[in-house]
Amino acid sequence: MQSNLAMRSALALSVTALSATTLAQTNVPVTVTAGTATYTQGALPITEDATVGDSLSAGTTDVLQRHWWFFRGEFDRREYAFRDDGTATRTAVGPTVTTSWSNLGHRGQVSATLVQTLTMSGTAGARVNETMTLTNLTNAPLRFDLFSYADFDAGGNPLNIARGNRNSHVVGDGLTQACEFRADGQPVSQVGPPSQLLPDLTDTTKTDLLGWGGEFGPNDYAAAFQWTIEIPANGSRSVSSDLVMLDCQPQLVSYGTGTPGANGMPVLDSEFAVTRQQTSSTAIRISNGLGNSLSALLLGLTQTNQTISGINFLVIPNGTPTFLRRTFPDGVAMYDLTLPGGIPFCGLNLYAQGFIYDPSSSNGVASGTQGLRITLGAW
Ligand SMILES: [Ca+2]
Ligand SMILES: [Ca+2]
Repeated sequence: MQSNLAMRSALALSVTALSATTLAQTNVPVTVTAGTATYTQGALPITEDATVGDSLSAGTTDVLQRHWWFFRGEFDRREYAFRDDGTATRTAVGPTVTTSWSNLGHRGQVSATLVQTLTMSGTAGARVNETMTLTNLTNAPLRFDLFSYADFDAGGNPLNIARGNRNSHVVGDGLTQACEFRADGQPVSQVGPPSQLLPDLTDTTKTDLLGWGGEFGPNDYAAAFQWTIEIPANGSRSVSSDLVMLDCQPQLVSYGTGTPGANGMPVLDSEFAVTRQQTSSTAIRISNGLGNSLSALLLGLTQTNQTISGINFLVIPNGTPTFLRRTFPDGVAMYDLTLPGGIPFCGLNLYAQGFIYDPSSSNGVASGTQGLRITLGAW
């Protein structure tokens, strides 16, 4: 058994060495590179399980424990892995792995193709962009659920904090490194330790993900996205996702002293802010303010600490706009911050502070949050 494994590893290495190789075995790992970035996808599973031995690195730390895809047909009572079902082939050309199933699960319903392309991102980042396409082989429409599962250990450390929403989870170790697991369209996602989440996809019961947004951890992050797709007769549908090692990690640090109001101290909170190749947005949230009132978000590139008319200001606006929103009855106001794209903004600090019109505050005008330093991550 051991020697068989060793032989397979040696074969994988020799396949990798021929970088222009076309055919890669489905029963051994395949590795592609782009600059100093490396992505390894384990052998296709032979049971309803995730691949083993996956890795993603920009040159040093491997951040990816496991990653794989699962599906469920409309009348199935469980999820199934995209496994080595005898119809699968895999090729590796340059930075791209293409895995195809000519007749997924021998069902006579769909063929499937997973295209995974690795790119370097800045000097320390790496990104695997993936597209899974299902093609209907029948003359009637079909409904499928697709699941993409990933277990990131940012910094090579299982103790991570994740923040995000239904499309994007940014996962960091708080010290050295952050990753992003990202999905297009209107998926449902769920976050949990791998010991809880992976069995949901590999067990014999039907699972629909519960949805997630907010904050997770410190804990061992794993997550899955679920898409429900309708594939027209003889047509195709695709979904795509990204596994990313960020070129620089985002951070959130509170500073200064706020001013309490009717509900005590209002709180300013944010998702991890990441600038990407395309324009992207980050949600900033004021909570614990006076309900049904007016709130303002002050944003700038410089922090301060000065009291004007009894109000403690912690941000110099620098000519950036001040955003206004009404608070909901529960005292929450949501702001969507649109960020410019890309690596040039890596590590930029933004300073934010929220105010809520509140005559019951000590200054008789407004309560105010602490300041929040938002360091931009990027890929
Ligand atoms: Ca299940
Ligand atoms: Ca993890």
